Amino acid sequence: MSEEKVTTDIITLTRHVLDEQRKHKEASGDLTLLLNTIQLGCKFVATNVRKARLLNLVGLAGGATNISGDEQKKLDVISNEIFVNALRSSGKVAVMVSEEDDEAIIVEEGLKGKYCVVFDPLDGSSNIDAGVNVGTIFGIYRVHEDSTGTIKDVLRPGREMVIAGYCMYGSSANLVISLGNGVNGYTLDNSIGEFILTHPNIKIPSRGKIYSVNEGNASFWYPACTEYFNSLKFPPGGKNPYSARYIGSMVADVHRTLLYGGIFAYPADKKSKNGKLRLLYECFPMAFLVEQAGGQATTGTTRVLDIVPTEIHARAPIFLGSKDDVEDLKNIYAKHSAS
Ligand code: P6P
Repeated sequence: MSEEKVTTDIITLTRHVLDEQRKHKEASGDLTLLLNTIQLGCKFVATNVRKARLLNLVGLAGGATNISGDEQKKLDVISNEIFVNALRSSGKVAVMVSEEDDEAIIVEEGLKGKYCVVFDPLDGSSNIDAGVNVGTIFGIYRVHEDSTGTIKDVLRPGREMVIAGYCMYGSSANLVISLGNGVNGYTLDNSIGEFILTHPNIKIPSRGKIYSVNEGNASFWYPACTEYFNSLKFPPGGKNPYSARYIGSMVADVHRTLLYGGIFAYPADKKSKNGKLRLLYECFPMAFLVEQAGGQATTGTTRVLDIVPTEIHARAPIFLGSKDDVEDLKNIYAKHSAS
């Protein structure tokens, strides 16, 4: 009987980050410690999401609502508190921005570090009751050289982020992260409490066969948007149409797009002039990851990572995915802009 091969050279996220740190002599190890803090938050949330129904954590947390007007689910509140407390006590963070907090959190002197973390602690939480995958999305800036750590340190283009990632909570916890030189995916081994490298060097296919958008908004779409998606649904020359896949949880839809290719979109339309998704802690991290994996992310006319946020909860339209699919989208938007 074949013996199950035991891997004895396990590459954990921590080891992978330390390997990366060793390449930079000036590295202080602060980023490694910060990422360990984020891993801790993800492990706590993964546990709570998995036990949510058993612990009656689903349902509304006393009817409170967050900046997006979403009714805060109990898990939203718990997840946000887990991350805020862990990041503050790490001593590596100066500024935090969370979807769940109206204002930016400036960490008090004594605990203030040199990084800024923007995050959505539990994105897609409206799907929790249905058992659909949800996730944490995060991006990290380094505080400006001449700054003590203020809100100005996060009102910067996404291209200035040093790290971006998400952790998707489903049948397993999948953490996908980029330190600025490629994208790697890790799966939480609950038996040892470590994120293990399972998807090294993720590259998004140059073109896919799936489009992912809420077609319930189609009556509000601008003509360029309608023309693009019709080109996928009714392709000329007898080509096969794309398949439609939309989960309604950004982390799940982007994860599938990253692995299988195609395009995910939350466009601007006549109802939502800037789309729905938040620029700082939803669009920027996902755009960073997709570009690092060889894809593109655009508003239709502008590279998402070049946008300068005007306020911490700004929204932005986004089309992200395979470079050729996004290029087709951009060409249609350019044609309509020129006409
Ligand atoms: P709609 C979830 O509420 C979320 O913020 C994202 O995770 C998701 O992509 C989007 O909103 C879904 O929005 O309007 O299609 O339900």
